[in-house]
Amino acid sequence: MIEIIKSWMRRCLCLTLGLVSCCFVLTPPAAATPVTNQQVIEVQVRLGNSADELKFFPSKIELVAGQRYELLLDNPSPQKHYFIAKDFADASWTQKVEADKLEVKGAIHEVEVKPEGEAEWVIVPQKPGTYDLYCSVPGHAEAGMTGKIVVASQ
Ligand SMILES: [Cu+2]
Repeated sequence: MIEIIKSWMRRCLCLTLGLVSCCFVLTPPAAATPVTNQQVIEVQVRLGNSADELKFFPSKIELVAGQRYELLLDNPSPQKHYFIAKDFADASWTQKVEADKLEVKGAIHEVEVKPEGEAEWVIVPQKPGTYDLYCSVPGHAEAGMTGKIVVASQ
């Protein structure tokens, strides 16, 4: 299994995923309604920009608990960035992350997006709250590459 993952990741030239605590098991939420039937709302989040500003665009992402979203993460900047929102990820149900020819199902806490790369993270926030978002590349959060994910109740 590990070898298969490694070979997928090698093939995925423009983007790799930080597979922290990735379990490859689809864990449905306790809710009775299967969320996979629910309409998906697309939310675009840019990691940096072509002028190489160290910011998320937008830096405040507003979501509603129980709604299924496709977070379209892209990186138009000349360097790699991470989308890290551990508490948000812990308080959400991840259906899948898709990138190039790779699809990962299960718990994911961070996604690395390489220059010109993009990923689609299909996620259902489960718990209202305000969660921190940051990029863990040394110096980036300090320079302002941070944000908030605000999850409102239904
Ligand atoms: Cu960064």
